[in-house]
Amino acid sequence: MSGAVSMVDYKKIEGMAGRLFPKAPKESEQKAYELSRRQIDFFKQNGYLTPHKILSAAQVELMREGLSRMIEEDYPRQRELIGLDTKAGLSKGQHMIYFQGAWLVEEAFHDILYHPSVTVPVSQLLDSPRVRFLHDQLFFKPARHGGVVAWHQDYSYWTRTVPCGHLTCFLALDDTTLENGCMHVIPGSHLWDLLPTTQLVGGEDAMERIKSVLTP
Ligand SMILES: O=C(O)CCC(=O)C(=O)O
Repeated sequence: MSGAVSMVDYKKIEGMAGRLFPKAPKESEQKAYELSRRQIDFFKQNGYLTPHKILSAAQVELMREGLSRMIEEDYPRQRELIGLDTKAGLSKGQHMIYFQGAWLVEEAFHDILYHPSVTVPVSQLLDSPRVRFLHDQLFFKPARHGGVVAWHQDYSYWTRTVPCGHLTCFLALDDTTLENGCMHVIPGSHLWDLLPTTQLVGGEDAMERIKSVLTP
């Protein structure tokens, strides 16, 4: 197992527990993390914003170590992870590992919620001086396992605020390229009507299913 497993109850810790990420409590310190007007306008028009570098190479490495611990079959805090299929596993033919709650068990996944590189842009994009975290989710899709998350409109699944006042921060811990199967987005689809949900994973037709609920 890579690195030591901490048994700290991170949900009880408000603010960063460690020193992996910088703090920026003062408004003047937050300026360095702000998006430009152009980036904000792009997001409003297109519904996404990329690329946006959040982590240094060393920080990525530490998060990858945390990820490696969590996906070990004997990870001591496995029972705290939400939605993990403990009976499956990549070695048993599962296509990907999915769970929520990494922030509860791994310091870096907890502390990133307070990283000004995340909180400052999110509060700009949501036009809100304060932002609240709803949940995390982790998709682990190693090469040659064929794990697919089908086309979907995120808001159809997370209708937590109406009108929409929340967003998803997608953080890649691997390089993501067209070749290795990066995230794809449809610019402007956040302005479409709410789509009925179609099954997200599994099945040969996964990537085609969305067509059953789209207009021409
Ligand atoms: O990484 C994926 O395959 C899916 C991610 C996703 O659906 C999301 O971030 O909303």
